[in-house]
Amino acid sequence: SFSDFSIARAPSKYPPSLKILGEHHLTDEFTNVTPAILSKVDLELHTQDGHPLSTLRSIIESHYPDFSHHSSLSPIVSPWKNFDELSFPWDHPGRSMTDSYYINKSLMLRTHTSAHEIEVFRKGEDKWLLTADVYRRDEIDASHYPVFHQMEGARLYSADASGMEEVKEDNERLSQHLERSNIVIEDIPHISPTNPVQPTHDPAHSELIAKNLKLSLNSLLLRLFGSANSEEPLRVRWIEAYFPFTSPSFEVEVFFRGKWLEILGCGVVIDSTLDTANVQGKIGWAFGLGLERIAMILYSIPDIRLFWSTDARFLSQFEAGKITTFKPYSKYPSCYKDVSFWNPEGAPLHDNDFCDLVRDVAGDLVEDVKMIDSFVHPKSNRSSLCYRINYRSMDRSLSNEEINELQKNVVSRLTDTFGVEIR
Ligand code: FA5
Ligand code: MG
Repeated sequence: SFSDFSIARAPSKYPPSLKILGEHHLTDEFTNVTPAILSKVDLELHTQDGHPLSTLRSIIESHYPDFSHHSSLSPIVSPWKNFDELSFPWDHPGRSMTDSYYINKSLMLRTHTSAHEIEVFRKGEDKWLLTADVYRRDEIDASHYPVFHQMEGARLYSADASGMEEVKEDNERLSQHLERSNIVIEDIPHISPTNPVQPTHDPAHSELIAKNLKLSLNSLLLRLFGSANSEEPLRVRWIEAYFPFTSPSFEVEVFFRGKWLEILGCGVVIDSTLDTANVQGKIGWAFGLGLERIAMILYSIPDIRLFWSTDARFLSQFEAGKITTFKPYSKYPSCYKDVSFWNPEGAPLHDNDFCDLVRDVAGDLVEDVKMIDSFVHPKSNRSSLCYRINYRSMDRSLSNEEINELQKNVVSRLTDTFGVEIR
């Protein structure tokens, strides 16, 4: 039972073990998963028929008809699998307890679908898609939620003349399709001094693969966004990026309703990933895209919390296989509360600790959290923080009593768990 434990940095508040997806796991000084987070691990929105995330997954799957599909891998992975095996350096910030959810020292909730690349490549699969829930400690607002969904895709070719012929043919076919379409692409070189070819790759092969990746994703984006604003051309922008497990690497942005929106990261898979997976003589690409980011745009869903709603006014608006415009039901009033406190010396509270605490107390009744003030007292040297919590339900009006009760719980958790002194 989770009812009697509190959150991160207070290991003594955790029971000796946690039951997650039917298995018991020991807690330790790394444990920082919260009940609010654990309540999401078995929901798998991306496989719920008719849910917008599931429809988006199946549309993307149908765009890659000869790829295999994976969508039910457990979110519990080792940090080794999430990071080390993919060549993340030991001091990468994503590893820290402030950024990721740990069950204990040796198990965590995956932070990205790339955590499964090696196991899928190891099965000998050359063309595959994988959809999953991923977990990151983060801020709270309309576009950030600590659980979201990613889709990973990968394609390998033989790194020989016949493989490269296949890439060229595929590139030819995709280029012709894109040339006939209403799409404007801001491209960058496939490889460059700052976005280099891998030392083990023939530069000509790497160029062909990077080109194949770009064509393949441009064609997907055209499928997803092209029809929605058919008068204007679809604008897609390729940007140099860095990931420890691809080189060259890219990020892709789409211009939609007046804004550039980051959709995905991708690149040419590094050789050591394929080596670890026991794959020899192949070269290929991988991408990872955020499903909520895309779904919010396509369906006009204004708040990321809505994906988790079980309200019929939300769910009944969607039909499996179809992208339709969401009509928001009335917006209920919001109410904000501030809390100011002295941050404990030696063990300062991280922004994400505060957000997790609020999420744990108020669940989806919190719309956003902002730090509105911070200062250091000139004499005592103590630092003070002030956060503003904006409460709003998506389904109903909240009473003053209810909000006061939530705020009271936030304050008592702050003092009990983090030992802060309220000002
Ligand atoms: C990754 O997670 C890499 N694993 C992507 C990748 C895969 C690169 C394969 C190379 C090869 P990143 O952290 O940028 O990268 O996230 C990828 C996408 O997930 C983003 O472009 C965005 O669409 C989505 N995303 C990231 N953070 C959030 C968030 N907090 N909320 C919603 N969507 C997010
Ligand atoms: Mg990114």
